[in-house]
Amino acid sequence: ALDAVTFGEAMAMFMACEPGPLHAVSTFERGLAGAETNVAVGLARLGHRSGWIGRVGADPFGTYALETLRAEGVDTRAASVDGTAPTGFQLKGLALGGDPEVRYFRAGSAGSRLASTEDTDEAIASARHLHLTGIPLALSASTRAFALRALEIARAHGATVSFDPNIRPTLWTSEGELIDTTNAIAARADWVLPGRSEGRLLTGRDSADGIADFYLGLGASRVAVKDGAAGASLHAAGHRWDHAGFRVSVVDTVGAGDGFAAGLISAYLDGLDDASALERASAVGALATTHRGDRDGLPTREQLSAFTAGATLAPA
Ligand code: KDG
Repeated sequence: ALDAVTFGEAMAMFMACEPGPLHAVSTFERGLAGAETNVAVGLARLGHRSGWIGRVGADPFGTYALETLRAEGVDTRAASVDGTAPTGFQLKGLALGGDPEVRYFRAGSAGSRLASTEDTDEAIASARHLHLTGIPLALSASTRAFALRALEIARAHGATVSFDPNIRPTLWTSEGELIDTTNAIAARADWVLPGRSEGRLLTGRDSADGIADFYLGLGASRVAVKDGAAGASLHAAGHRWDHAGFRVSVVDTVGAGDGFAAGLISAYLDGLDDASALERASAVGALATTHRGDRDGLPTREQLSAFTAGATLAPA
């Protein structure tokens, strides 16, 4: 049995080793990308039995992705290898403390051909918690159907469900479709975790309270609104908890939301209260930004305790 399971596309990622536009960069360092792989690794490092489901190509990037996840202690038994389509990859610019330039090479990838099997159904049914993101909703009809089925299985087994919209506008053909599809899935999740600016786009509301009310109204029991360096808030009907955010030296913001999700899920799996869950989520999210790769900053339990014991909150 798994504590938590997630699914999505794993990609190789080539991170620029020098500044400048991607076409001018000559040296890259390889890493692993995929929002859901980050969450699965974050949970495994915190000691949870975490599973990742996805499809990779029969190629060096696919082998690298599966080997990396296994080495991190993530259960990949329900992941599969596609004999025809390749593993996708992405190029990432050198961020220099902000949001980097990202370019995908993933159209027609093995990851976009993920489909339900007995193994994937079983893995999902065995988990206490299902985490989904909006990325598989955008990749293909097949990954979108997978998401719907995963939700149904989790619901039928009484698992909790978290949803990070993680919107990737370049993967959608129209903004209207992005908004409608994303919100339809959010309406079926227990915990919805939008970033502030994606929350604005998805709900048409500006404030964290407004965004949270929208999703609480659709049926979520918790909504966490992430506002980057300005911290995050957690909302339930009639309740709001705030966290100012931890002060860290930011290298690359990509992966912060995934760290936040891993921290929140971990805390609720451990039975922590809401304020402590928000604190753990904020800590893991902050730590994720302190390294270039998506996963490099994700803490073990010991690293997390050491960090929260010595950390400073961002000034109000
Ligand atoms: O959340 C981090 C992701 O953006 C990154 O790893 C790549 O999954 C990815 C995507 O589809 O953008």
